[in-house]
Amino acid sequence: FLPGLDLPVPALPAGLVYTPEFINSTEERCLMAAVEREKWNREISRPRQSHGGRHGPLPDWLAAIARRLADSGHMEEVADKVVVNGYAPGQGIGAHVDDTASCGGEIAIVSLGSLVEMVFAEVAGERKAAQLLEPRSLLMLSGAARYDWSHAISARRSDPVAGMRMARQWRVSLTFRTSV
Ligand code: AKG
Repeated sequence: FLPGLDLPVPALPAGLVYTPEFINSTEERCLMAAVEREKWNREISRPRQSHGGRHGPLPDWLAAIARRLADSGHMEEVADKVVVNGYAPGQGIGAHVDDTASCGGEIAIVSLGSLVEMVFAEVAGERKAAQLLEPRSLLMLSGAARYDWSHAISARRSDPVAGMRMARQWRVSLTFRTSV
């Protein structure tokens, strides 16, 4: 139950595994710098970079994290493609289930730069849940969390944290997937 309130905390979807501090702050700075050296696709509503898959092999700085995700047992296979999403404060991403035709059953999201709340909604039901994604954290989605729940980030400038509002800053997410 939420402290001070008689409201049950909504259960997170099965298959969602959250790991704070998956990378350290030096690695975070190096990854942010590597992202800034790459070209952003700005023809879409939010800046994005695509690596691996049909674009060729992953660059070394992403291949190292893909390898660590497998070596640490978070992913069964080594991810071969990564989408880098950039979010200015106020930007979000609409509710979606990741493409099942082109991506495998495990999705790994590494967050850099800013905290954000990710919201989950059951596709064939009414349940909703939320998970704060802290900078340097890892979010794994598989099973029900991957296929039966959508995920989204609301387009707003702050998020609720411990009864307060935390202003967003520039956030970068690295989403690791496997080709099917
Ligand atoms: C996607 O690229 O499909 C995402 O859901 C990214 C989520 C994030 O930025 O944390």
